[in-house]
Amino acid sequence: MAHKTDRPFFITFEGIDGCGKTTQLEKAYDYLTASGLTVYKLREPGSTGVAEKIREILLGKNTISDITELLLYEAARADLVDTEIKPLLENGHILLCDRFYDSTTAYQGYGRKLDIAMVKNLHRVAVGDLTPDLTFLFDLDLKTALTRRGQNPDRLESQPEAFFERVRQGFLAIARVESDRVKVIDASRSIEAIFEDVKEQLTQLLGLK
Ligand code: Z5A
Repeated sequence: MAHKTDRPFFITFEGIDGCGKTTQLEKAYDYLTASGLTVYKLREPGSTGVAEKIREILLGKNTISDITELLLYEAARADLVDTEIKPLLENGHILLCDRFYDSTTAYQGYGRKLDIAMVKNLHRVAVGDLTPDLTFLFDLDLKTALTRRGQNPDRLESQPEAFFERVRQGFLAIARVESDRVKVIDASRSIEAIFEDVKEQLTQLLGLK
């Protein structure tokens, strides 16, 4: 029978496009579910009616200023936190989220070169004091990531390589500052080898052994 852990857990999956984070989230979901736990999957931007509409605007072929883009990601996040994440955590559940505010720091802060302190202040407006218990950062060189991406680039995927290099370095900078929370995983290996590292972190955090 599915059951809960003795406290809620909020776990996020981060990295540049094509790093394999969604693949690893799905494997983590299957592994935890098979362990008898009730687990919820979420994605950003998205996972609520309002946030999915914002996602369409953000990833569609629209002309959007950098500040508008930042505010739209934070608006989608505020809606997701209020309507899904907080209630689920209050009920003691385990949540796996495909991207969260580290993506905004990396893409809008480092990638778009917006002021990092201002970006981080907006995270707090959107989510209050909520912080993930654990964040996986799937680190991958841009060349390999490009070979894994789909054929039809969305609005952000059409950015030049230098943008994604800044985003990658931005993620790594976050991990250096918050090394207790953010675990850097070498995503250049096979799906199974990467998942061994993910599984080890999960079993440790959730006390599954
Ligand atoms: N964005 C932002 O700018 N600011 C924000 O605050 C937020 C997001 C939240 C949407 O993100 C866009 O929004 C994203 C960042 C921006 N755009 N850009 N550019 P998204 O998460 O929805 O989309 P995505 O980043 O493009 O992720 P994705 O499509 O879900 O890809 P992924 O998670 O990195 O990879 P994957 O789907 O797991 O794998 C991709 C392919 O590689 C697939 O065929 C796999 O089978 C294969 N794969 C996976 N792992 C491996 C390994 N280890 N070896 C070989 N092949 C592999």
